[in-house]
Amino acid sequence: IEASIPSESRQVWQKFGVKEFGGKDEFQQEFIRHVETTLARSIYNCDDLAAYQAASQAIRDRLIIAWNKTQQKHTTKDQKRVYYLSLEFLMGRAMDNAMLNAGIKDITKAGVADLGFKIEDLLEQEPDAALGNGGLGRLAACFIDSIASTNYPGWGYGLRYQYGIFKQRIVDGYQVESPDYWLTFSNPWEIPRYEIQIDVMFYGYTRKYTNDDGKVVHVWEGGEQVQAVAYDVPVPGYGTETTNNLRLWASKPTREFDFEKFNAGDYESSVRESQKAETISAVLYPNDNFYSGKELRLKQQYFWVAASLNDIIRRFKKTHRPWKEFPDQVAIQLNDTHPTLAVVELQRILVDMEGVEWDDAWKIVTNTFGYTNHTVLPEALEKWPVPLFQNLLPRHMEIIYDINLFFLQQVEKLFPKERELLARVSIIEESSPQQVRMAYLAIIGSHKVNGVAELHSELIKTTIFKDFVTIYGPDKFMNVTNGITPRRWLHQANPKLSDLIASKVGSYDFLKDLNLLKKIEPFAHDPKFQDEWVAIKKFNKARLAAHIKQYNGFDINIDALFDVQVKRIHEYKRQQMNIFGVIHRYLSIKAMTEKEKKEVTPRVCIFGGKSAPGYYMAKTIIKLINAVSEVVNADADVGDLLKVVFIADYNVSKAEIIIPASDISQHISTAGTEASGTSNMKFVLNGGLILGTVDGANIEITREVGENNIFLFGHLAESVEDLRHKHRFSKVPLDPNLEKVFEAIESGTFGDPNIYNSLVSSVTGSDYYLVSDDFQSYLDAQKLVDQDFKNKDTWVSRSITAVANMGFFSSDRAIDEYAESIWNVEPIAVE
Ligand code: OX2
Repeated sequence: IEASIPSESRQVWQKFGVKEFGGKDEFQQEFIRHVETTLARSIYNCDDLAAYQAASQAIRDRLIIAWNKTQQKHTTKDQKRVYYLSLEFLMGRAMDNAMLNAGIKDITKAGVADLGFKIEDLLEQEPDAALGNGGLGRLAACFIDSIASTNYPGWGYGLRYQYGIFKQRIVDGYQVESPDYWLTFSNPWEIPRYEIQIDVMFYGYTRKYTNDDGKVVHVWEGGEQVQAVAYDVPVPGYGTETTNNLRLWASKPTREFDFEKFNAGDYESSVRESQKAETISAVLYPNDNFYSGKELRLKQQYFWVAASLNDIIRRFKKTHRPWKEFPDQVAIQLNDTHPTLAVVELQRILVDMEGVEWDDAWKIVTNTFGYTNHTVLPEALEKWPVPLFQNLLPRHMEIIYDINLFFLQQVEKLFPKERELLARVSIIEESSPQQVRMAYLAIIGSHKVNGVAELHSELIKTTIFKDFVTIYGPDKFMNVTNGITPRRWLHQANPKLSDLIASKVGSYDFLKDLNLLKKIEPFAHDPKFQDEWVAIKKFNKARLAAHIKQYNGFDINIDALFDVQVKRIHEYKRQQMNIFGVIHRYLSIKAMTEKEKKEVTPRVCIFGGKSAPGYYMAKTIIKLINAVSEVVNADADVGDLLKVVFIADYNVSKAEIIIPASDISQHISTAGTEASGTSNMKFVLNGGLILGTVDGANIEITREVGENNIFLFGHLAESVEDLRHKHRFSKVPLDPNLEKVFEAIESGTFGDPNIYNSLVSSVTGSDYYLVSDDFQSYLDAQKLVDQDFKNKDTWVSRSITAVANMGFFSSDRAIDEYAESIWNVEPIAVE
């Protein structure tokens, strides 16, 4: 690499090159220096917040040193890199993760203790970086942790939202949203790169002309221009120097100023116009698994894609390679269809700006991209209205028409006269208005398409993308089962369990090679190991109980079975079935004699999750859970046998407390609807068992841990279509137990029954999510859970055995699979 410093000056640089702090003393020195200079505070006014900021500045310095080394190494090695494009990165907090990955937690803990602080209090000061909705965004966060931890040269690209996912409060049982302005106290984990500014255009018009060589040249004159400014977030790998980069873009006004308005004396409105630019990256759309066709969202997508590609191409151009080698240097993974415009943008840059022939350009494009699909739910598939698209991105629309034309010609050749096939696979849906089908564009523009669990990857091949399997053959479609990072989801969230496992494995190597968990299996029946295992679960349950006491204001019995369902609230995830089950349990207990009650396994039913602000049915489910909670918890007949808790504002930090405390967690989506799920993996890794449907990654978890160590129930995906058909064309009788539940709701047991009308009639009507069909099977499985929980010895050995067999679900394994079969990138060691 060319250095910007002349060779005669480099000696001075080398003499004073910064070093990472080593021991506790050096950390403390750095800490105090940051308190007194960076924060301009002192011994007289250093509170927990200031201490958190100073400590994180010291740690940040370390990360930046490692980051610099890594980037230099990657640049000199000049190997292929991967870029993970995701509109969501649900990172959570950074400080604990940074300390653990860098192996400096003990030093900092002791260091701040001497200075008068508790590390736990400092960690609590950090707001979550909640730049995502749920599983899709958290997967991206686990993936970039794994890419760094396994030494792959890879960057994440996303948006730097000023407002992350909204904060949820429960008022009178209802969800109330408030904005999450997470940047109030500045963010020590980002490095603003004000010098990296990229212009992005919107609107305007296109024209074409023939140049002197007789070539047709397309020109896009934009109508609006904004600037993308880079913010870099270092991503430290675990137990390695490799520190990768997550580059997040913020929109800023360009320095161009509307002088016409200015001169006309309308200074204020000209300032206002330019300020509007900042709204592009201001807020995360709060929908999970749901498409809402807002223009600003499409603007976000193009803004982010254009800035990222510009950046990637600038880096590529520095190597002076010919364009055809671009896919040998660059792999880009599309996290769902949100970044699909990148396909069109790269084609546009190559053809319009760089003069590459269309066919050559298209080869480069398709060899560069891979597309991950995360859902088969029709309401989540992106389709942009052509008029909206055309207006915002006129040149891109033309290019899409051309991509579509060439694609359909190719199909026509392969399958002559199959006109219906052509209509079915066209990127343009012939509705009114016409729509751009983004998933089809992503498939056509990529060399590999993958689903996120085995069942899901099969389903996309046989349902929504069936025709494309016919066209391209089956090899283009593959599976990469999701994974989770054991660093955050075991070591950080459950340090005691991690320590206990390390004592048997002989080291913490399992955090890098999760298959080593196998080594604890021989201890599944070892009484001493079991006791320690149980004590840790109890400790984690007490930690959660303290949280519930603080935020919900009541006590729960930590010897009760903790039954947890935490995830976004969605009809397909069926929290309604869970709460109907709770009501059934409540009614059963109410009908019991004192003697019968003695046989009941005490339970605490814990719920958590956000509803999209505009999702009426999901909000009604939240209201019902809270109404049931209020009635049940106050009922003296029930006492400790049943408690219902709704934990407000479920987020990554809360997950770290909730997940290690569960005995049973519920993953009960209608079969075929949950593409994978990833919290299922987190719960089992923390010693909880699953009550679940035969859906998503539950199936592979069963295969790995053994079917005796999971509670499965319900209809299979293959029966779902028939069952729905039956509901549509005949009157299917309601499950009798469910009927009693509905009677209780309708009689006002949980307040005004009218509130729940639509929820109840969604089941008594077409029951699209098959709640009634699965209800008896669900109750049977719950009964088994109650019985089995009483047998403490078997329960704990099942828990240990399950954990021992979770190696497959490390996101390191998932990343290796992507690297090997989609990206073709190799790891690079950084000394
Ligand atoms: C989620 C899926 O619903 C979930 O099943 C999966 O585990 C996760 O993505 C990660 O793959 N939005 N969120 C998802 O899909 C979409 C679309």
